[in-house]
Amino acid sequence: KPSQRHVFSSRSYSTWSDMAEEAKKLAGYAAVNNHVKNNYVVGVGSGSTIVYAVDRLAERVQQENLKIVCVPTSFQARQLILKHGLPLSDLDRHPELDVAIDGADEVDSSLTLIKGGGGCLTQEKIVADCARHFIVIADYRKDSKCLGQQWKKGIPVEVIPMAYVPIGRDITRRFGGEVVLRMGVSKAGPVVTDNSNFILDWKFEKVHNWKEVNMAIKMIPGVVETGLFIDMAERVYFGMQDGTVRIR
Ligand code: ABF
Repeated sequence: KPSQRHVFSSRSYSTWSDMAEEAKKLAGYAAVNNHVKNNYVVGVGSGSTIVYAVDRLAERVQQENLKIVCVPTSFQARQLILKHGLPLSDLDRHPELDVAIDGADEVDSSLTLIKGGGGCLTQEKIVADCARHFIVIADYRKDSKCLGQQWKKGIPVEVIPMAYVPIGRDITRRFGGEVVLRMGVSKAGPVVTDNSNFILDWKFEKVHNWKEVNMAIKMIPGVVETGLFIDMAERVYFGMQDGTVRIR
């Protein structure tokens, strides 16, 4: 069982973003140290925190001659695996994973997650579900009592493009709030996921029974997946501002 607290360093940071980056690194390194073993099939998440976890994976492969196989959750994850020269696989060859490690946008006190800020929620959920252990890594800004306290962009829902308007209307009619079609950086068109779908961001107004809401949204025709990850995370590693890692 991993210990509850790891002190890595007491550093001074020049900016807030340096501190957040260091916190991501602490979380990524600690999770890889504690949860990856020889001959493991490892699910590799997406986002910026996972970059540090993959750095550490590559380091351990080099230093300890660790044998692992990696299954990506996105095009970005695939590129990261290839960049580090790690063995790349997929769910056809490895439908059962030993562990999946991934970031999150927000984590509440019962380890319910909002994911999908990067648009990769569907493949992330599939890979996490195929893993015996699903470990989340995040910096201190993601830690919250209840969803919506920290992450203000809403719950991402991946949808079939031709259905985005009726799905958005259905969600707001039943659960309130506002639904926004996620646009690309240039605003010239919608974000298109790795699965050629669109993303709706549901900006909810109140705390819901997330299990019920998740099931209801998933039942709407055209919904591919939601960014609500319920009863999936086994442990969450938070990199903290003081150079420690808090494990929940
Ligand atoms: C993925 O990357 C997503 O599900 C989540 O949206 C995001 C977290 O990104 P970061 O590590 O950059 O905060 O894990």
